[in-house]
Amino acid sequence: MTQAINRRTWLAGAGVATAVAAASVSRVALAALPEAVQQTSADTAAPWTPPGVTGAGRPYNPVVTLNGWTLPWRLNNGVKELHLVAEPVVREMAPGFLVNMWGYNGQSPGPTIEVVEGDRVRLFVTNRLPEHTTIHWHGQRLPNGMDGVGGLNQPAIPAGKTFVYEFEAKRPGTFMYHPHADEMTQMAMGMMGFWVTHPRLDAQGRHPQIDPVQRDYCFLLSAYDVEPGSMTPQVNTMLDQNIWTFNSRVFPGITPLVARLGERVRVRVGNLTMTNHPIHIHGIEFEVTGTDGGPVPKSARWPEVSADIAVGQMRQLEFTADEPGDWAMHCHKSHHTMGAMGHSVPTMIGADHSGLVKKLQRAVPDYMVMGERGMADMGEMEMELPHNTFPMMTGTGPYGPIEMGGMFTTLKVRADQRAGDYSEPAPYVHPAGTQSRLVDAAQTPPATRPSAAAGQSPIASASVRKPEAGSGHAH
Ligand SMILES: [Cu+2]
Repeated sequence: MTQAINRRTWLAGAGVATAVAAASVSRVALAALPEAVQQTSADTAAPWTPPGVTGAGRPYNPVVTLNGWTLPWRLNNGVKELHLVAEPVVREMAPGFLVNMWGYNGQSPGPTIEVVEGDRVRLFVTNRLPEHTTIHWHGQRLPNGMDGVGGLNQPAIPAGKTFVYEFEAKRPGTFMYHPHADEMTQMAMGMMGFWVTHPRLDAQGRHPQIDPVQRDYCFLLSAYDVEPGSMTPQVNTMLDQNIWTFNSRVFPGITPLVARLGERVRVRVGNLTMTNHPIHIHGIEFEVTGTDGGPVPKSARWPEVSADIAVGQMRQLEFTADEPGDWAMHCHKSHHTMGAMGHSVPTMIGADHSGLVKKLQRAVPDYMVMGERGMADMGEMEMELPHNTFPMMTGTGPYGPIEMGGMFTTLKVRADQRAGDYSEPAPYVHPAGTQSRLVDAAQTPPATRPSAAAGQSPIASASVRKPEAGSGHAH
């Protein structure tokens, strides 16, 4: 019954002749579905410029989804129609590191949906998962029956079936989509995607709260628990995820953001992990110009260099790229820029392993000492890894290992980057006298405290002094 109603509703909406005989409805309906465009690459797609549509807010400056893409729509009697297919996919999270995930149209996260304020949008959702699903359109103003909470607003979409959602994109801004059915499993498996509604502009091409930008980037924060050597996320893990990603990619697999010197840049970030992420951009100050609740009034904005993005939140960060260079951009929780091997490793700083390694290697030939001097050695170590994972600290810059492996990428600002060119420039060349450098050895003062390298802990001789009777303060 429900499906019959849905079919009639969208057939009428799609402008298909209502005189179609009932017997042929199902065949026409299938033929009428928009193509479910697929993407199998984890590369960042070029911005998608829609075909010749003009009017308020059109054409718009399309977004660039880091290691993602925008789903093309088709226009059907003024309605933008899209087709999402929920299905198992294989995501390359880093070169050579493949993960079995659930996503949409060949990738996880699914494709970005880009429309303009006031557009009528019709979304077909085909479920090719082994269990039911729904899609919730996070942050949108829409009829209650289109909100996608399984059981509450609609029956879940059974495996093998197609449902249709339809609503007007009422508010401009930054949104996302994700299932509201078996969420714990489906989001831990990577089911999520980005949604951008561009503003409708006035006759002068302006919007009171939303300024034009030359570069508009977006990505979702997501986290997974994939044991080194395995290929499928553990879906019941609540907080101990070991893969921290921008759009299900880890550094150095994340595309850098590039800008021409002086351009205005917008970075849209949404968080679908189980913890908050303070996203920190080096070299510039930004303002939070919007959330999933809408534009922040200009009088209420303040400068920041980190923005904490809580679970289920979205933030729009905007800045002028007015300092040339290769600037780090990352989550400020240091464990979130580390790969899967960084956890559960005992702290060895200051421990003396001398004499121990040879003995251990008789029993375990591959045994190696880790962490005696800190963990930085991990960045250059050619350690043998289990099949199908990635190093704990990785990525190499012009000056050596970068020692990062998760939520980290770079913002590359260049005077000679052409407008609209997203290709990665060569490493930044520092003008003479503008780079930190080695100081003459003769100027390094001698050590005045015991060195950890000598196998002595600076606190080895500490003694405990117990408070004497009567020395405490009365309360
Ligand atoms: Cu983080």
